[in-house]
Amino acid sequence: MRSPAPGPRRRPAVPSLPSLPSLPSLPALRPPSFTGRLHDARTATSVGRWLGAAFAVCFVTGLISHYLQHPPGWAADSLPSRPVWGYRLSQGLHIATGLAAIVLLLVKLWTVYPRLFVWPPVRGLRHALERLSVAVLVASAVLQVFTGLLNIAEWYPWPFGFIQTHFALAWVVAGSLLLHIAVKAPEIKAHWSRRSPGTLQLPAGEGPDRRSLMLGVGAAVGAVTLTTVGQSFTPLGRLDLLAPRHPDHGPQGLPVNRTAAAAGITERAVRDWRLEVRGPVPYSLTLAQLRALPRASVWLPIACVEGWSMEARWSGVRIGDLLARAGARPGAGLRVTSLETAGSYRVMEMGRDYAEDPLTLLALELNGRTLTADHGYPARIIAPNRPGVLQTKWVTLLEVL
Ligand SMILES: Nc1nc2c(c(=O)[nH]1)N[C@H]1C(S)=C(S)[C@@H](COP(=O)(O)O)O[C@H]1N2
Ligand SMILES: [Mo]
Repeated sequence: MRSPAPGPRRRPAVPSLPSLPSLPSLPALRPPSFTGRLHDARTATSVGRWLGAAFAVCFVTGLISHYLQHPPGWAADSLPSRPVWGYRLSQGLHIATGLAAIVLLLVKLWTVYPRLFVWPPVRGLRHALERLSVAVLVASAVLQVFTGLLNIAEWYPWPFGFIQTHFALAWVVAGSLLLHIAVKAPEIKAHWSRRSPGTLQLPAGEGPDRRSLMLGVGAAVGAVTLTTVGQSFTPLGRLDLLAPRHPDHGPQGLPVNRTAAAAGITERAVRDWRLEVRGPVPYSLTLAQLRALPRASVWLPIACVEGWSMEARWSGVRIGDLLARAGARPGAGLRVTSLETAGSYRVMEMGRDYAEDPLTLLALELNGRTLTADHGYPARIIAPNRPGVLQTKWVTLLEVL
């Protein structure tokens, strides 16, 4: 332990006054000092490299997910419907790297937190700006990963819209991270590898603490990944202990996010159901008529933005056939409307590539059985390489665009 610093000197007590009990001397106020390699630049760089890689993958896959769901007008028709597993892989990576980033971010913050106490706190304008950019980076990154985590648990304890906020924050994190990397470039370079010139070279046998930390970090990231990645990577499905969804827990072997009850789908609405198709040659079909049309059967995954995904066998009528029957010209897009009376996923549009893809169906069956109410009975969309939110259930209206 460090001995307390000497307090200010007291003058000898004046004899005529009653003497006061003397106060214990206080240690001088000064910031804590940190030694040890777990808080040094080399450790910060080691953890930072992994965190940076996780954030980079998470950011790119996040953009893919966002633009597949909300394509700018000019791009809506050029989104590709292949590979069929594209969105599944991309969103699986988004959630896996996001979860890994939580562990890495906490370790990184612990490694660098002594810098909160640098003295003097501000050494000039440049230093002040640098500290401000780090504050923005830390605040936005922490908020980003935790709102993402709560979203996959479908818990929204905040007044703002998740999607817009998560998207906007992603740019703040990316921008402040690039700035941080630029500012720290010389230090990062000096500490990039164990043999870098800036890294303190220790005699063999004296450096196990950093290695232990990195092993611990690896083990923690590995544990988080192994116990959650099974929600989309089904060969590891049996290890999926911590993810909110299990890929094959649900009716017909598939999870359900929004149930028919939650969507307000009444028995009456389903009993009077008809499929209406609007286009140059509009028509409408009863369920029996729809069932009598030529069927196709496809093996496609449903991949929820929240990370779970699962393959299934879907059977129904090709969207391309239904549109052709309505007199749609090649290259037409499609708007789909659900029986659902409210909800963000009631109306969905799909571009040309999806509408024309022979794998895109108005599905009537799932895994060999008529769709259950929760999976979209009487009819739902299933299309390749698309986010789950766009696989509209309880479809009642198709409009040629
Ligand atoms: N009409 C409608 N369709 C919908 C939804 C919805 O809320 N309303 N949820 C979507 C979401 S978020 C997903 S992941 C898939 C899940 O399909 P499943 O419940 O059949 O597994 O349905 C999609 N279809
Ligand atoms: Mo979803």
